[in-house]
Amino acid sequence: MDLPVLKIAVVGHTNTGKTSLVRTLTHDRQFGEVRDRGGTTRQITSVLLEVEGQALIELNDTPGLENAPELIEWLDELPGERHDGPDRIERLLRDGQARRRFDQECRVLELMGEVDVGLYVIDAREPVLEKYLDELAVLGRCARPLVMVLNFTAADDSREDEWRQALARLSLHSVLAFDAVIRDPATEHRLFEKLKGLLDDFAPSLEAWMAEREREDHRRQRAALAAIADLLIDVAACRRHYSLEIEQERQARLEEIRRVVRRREQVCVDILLDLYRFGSEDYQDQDLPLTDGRWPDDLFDPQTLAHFGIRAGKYAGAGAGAGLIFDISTAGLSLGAGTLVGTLAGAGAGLAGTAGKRLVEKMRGTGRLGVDDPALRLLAWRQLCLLAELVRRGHASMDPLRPAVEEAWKHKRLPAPLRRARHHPEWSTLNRENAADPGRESAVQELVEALGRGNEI
Ligand SMILES: Nc1nc2c(ncn2[C@@H]2O[C@H](COP(=O)(O)OP(=O)(O)OP(=O)(O)O)[C@@H](O)[C@H]2O)c(=O)[nH]1
Ligand SMILES: [Mg+2]
Repeated sequence: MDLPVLKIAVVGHTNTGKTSLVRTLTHDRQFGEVRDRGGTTRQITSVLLEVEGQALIELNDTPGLENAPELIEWLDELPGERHDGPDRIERLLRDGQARRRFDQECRVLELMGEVDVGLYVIDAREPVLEKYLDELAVLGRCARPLVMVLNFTAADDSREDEWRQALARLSLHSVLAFDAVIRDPATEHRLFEKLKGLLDDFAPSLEAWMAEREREDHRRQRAALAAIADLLIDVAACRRHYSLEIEQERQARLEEIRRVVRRREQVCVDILLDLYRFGSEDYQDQDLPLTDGRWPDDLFDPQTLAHFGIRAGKYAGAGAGAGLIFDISTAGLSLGAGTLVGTLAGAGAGLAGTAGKRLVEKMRGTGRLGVDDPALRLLAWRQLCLLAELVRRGHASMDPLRPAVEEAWKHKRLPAPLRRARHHPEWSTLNRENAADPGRESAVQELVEALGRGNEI
């Protein structure tokens, strides 16, 4: 079905965040040029919002208005019917001299005649000055619906209330607070709903676009959960071997595990931030639980566990000084050396299973290190916290994380796919023996389900 394309002009005083708003609505961080000074955008630039090749919305970024006070005087001095705004605008656009004088404004006004609606972007930190009211008066003569977008409302010096009152006095009641650089699907949705209320003919196009945004949201959440599941499988299956004879080797392997796991966690954090389009420049004045895009507390510091309310594992004491690294070769084995030899001899060829392999390794003088359960819980829990925070921006009403999920990750047995991963060192990209295995893929999928269950994420 062919839907009509809704044409939108993003207009306003210079340096109010018009290009930033278009970037946010297109989800394209590269769109146009954004700078903290006036006159950055010099040309009208259009971009289409499409679903499966069908254009639904055309957004037009425009140069900022700079000379409205003189322009409104010029318009008011024209002879003839005072109340026919569009007529006066047409006469302005036909007047070569005036066009040169009000070049920037004329291009915007010409565009206004071609679009279905204008979004007037306001820097809400600014006082309600006469020059802005003049801009609104000029735009008002184009006979197009206008939606007021209050930008910078999150700033300490925002004058949102003042602006709302002033706009109401001008009978401009279609007002929306929308901080252009804070990605917030809920506000985005409200903006499209507002447009839908104003523009009946375009309701199907707007609905199709909102539905696409919802699908995108869902796909993104699944991708985020898959990134977390992938991390957890990698870490659960991570192993390092060392010679029981060389004490320094054990220490070196232990450090190595910590290093690779920390790095692996950062890869996951970067994927999550990227999925939610947080570039490093976005960290300022954002309240993510990160510092410069990283978790501030070290994963292997017991204090961090305590901070997240996770109990130390039952093996915490097994490898002295190992912290959250679990010494697989010694944990759970309390057999003396003599008994061990006897057991091995007795078991003979029938010695099988993981316990058997451990014994054999021990006899061969090899130890194995892995990452303990509490560290996995912490990894899972803090990645879920980050994801919830990223999602929350878009769904103001969502609970941060359901208590059931918190309970599951803090205290219950680890989900089956993670327990399975313990026996599959080949599943971990952190191990040398890493190999493609369909078992890993299904474990990741199963874990995605477990992570998302009851979570609305
Ligand atoms: N903190 C914050 N900064 C913003 C927001 N919107 C825009 N900015 C910043 O404000 C400055 C101007 O933004 P632009 O998007 O270039 O403004 P513009 O209206 O397109 O400017 P011109 O093209 O020059 O008229 C940039 O430094 C943006 O990063 C916002 O919602 N919050
Ligand atoms: Mg601009």
